[in-house]
Amino acid sequence: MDKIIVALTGIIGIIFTYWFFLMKNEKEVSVSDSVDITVNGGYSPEVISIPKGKTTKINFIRKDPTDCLGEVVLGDFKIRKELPLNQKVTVAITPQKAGEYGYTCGMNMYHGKIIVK
Ligand SMILES: [Cu+2]
Repeated sequence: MDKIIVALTGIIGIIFTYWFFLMKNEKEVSVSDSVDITVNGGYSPEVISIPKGKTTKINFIRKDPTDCLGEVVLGDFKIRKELPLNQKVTVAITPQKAGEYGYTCGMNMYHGKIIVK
């Protein structure tokens, strides 16, 4: 009986993990003008969509003291910014091409995505 419970718990855990990550990936916040992204153990919202050919301001607000998140890198836009704790750092981008652009922390450990439509 114990073994069954352990096995079931394991299976439920696996299903939940998959579901959690799938749901997380699907979540996309659509932005016009500006958006606040909270940096705390990752980026929230993690995936945003913005319009092509328009300037969008992305405000990073870092609440996480981990050094790892002290920088944000938008490689496709050639932007690397320091994020002091509890300060709003604004990055303005004007993408001219539709597509998906990733952004990461300074060490490429945390990831977020900007979808240009
Ligand atoms: Cu990092």
